Amino acid sequence: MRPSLARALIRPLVLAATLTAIPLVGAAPVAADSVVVGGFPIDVSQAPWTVALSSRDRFGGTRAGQFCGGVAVARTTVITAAHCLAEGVLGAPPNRVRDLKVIAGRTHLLSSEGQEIAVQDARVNPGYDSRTNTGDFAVLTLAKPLPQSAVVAMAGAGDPAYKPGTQALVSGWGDTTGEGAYARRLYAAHVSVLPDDQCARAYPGGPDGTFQAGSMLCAGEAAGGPDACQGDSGGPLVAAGRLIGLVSWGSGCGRQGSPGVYTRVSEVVRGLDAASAGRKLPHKGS
Ligand code: 4AZ
Repeated sequence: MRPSLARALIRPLVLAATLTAIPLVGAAPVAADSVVVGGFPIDVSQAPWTVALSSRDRFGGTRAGQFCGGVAVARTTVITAAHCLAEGVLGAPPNRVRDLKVIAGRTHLLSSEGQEIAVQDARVNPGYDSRTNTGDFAVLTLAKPLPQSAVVAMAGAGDPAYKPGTQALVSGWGDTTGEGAYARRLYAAHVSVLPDDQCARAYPGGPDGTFQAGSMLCAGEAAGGPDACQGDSGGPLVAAGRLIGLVSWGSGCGRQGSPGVYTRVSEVVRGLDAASAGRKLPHKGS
């Protein structure tokens, strides 16, 4: 098992796109069979807020251009991870990626189920720090509205869904093995919200990153197993019917003692409130 996988995985699908013959060199084995890792296949109707971010120009068509997850939080608003929109991932600032789309209502990436909607505007949290992973969120405005039934509520600060021990569901089309086996259909896994002190002990600082309770939460199981993995980034962690996390980072996938780390959605709510109060989030790269 290699100790510092997370950094290497921050731009995973760029590797997949540009080095297709070399899938995720050095990826560590995982304990469990499979999710997102350690998960199970679901139909998108079971987590209809889960969307795929796509650019076929950048990532090719074999998986409909999917490179990250996202979450519908209003009919024309999708949130995702800031690191998904990094120039190193997209090859350009997100507002310059002509075919940047959200795929919604689709279980199998290569089916024609659901819809593909153009991203009209992409804004990266100006407080995002790519070195520490803090503030790892971005806001996409869609060119057309999604059905209201696809929208999930965001859990604000103090929501009981953040309580340790809460059962949550993470969903996405990411790696199901930790070895670069990107899914063509949607998977999900059950994970428990872990106490902040346990997350801080797992990630005290160093090459994998530092856990910061103010802007992150972590989730997993004591024995490892179910977890998000690369390609799931930006996707939802939902508990008690509310969105509590966005897949952000971690050390490998499904490893005992290395829980998945998520952007704390109450921080996203704060960011959106600041933006609507007139403090506009600047365009990435402007
Ligand atoms: C990634 O690099 C990534 N096991 C996402 C989630 C996790 C690790 C890495 C959590 O996108």
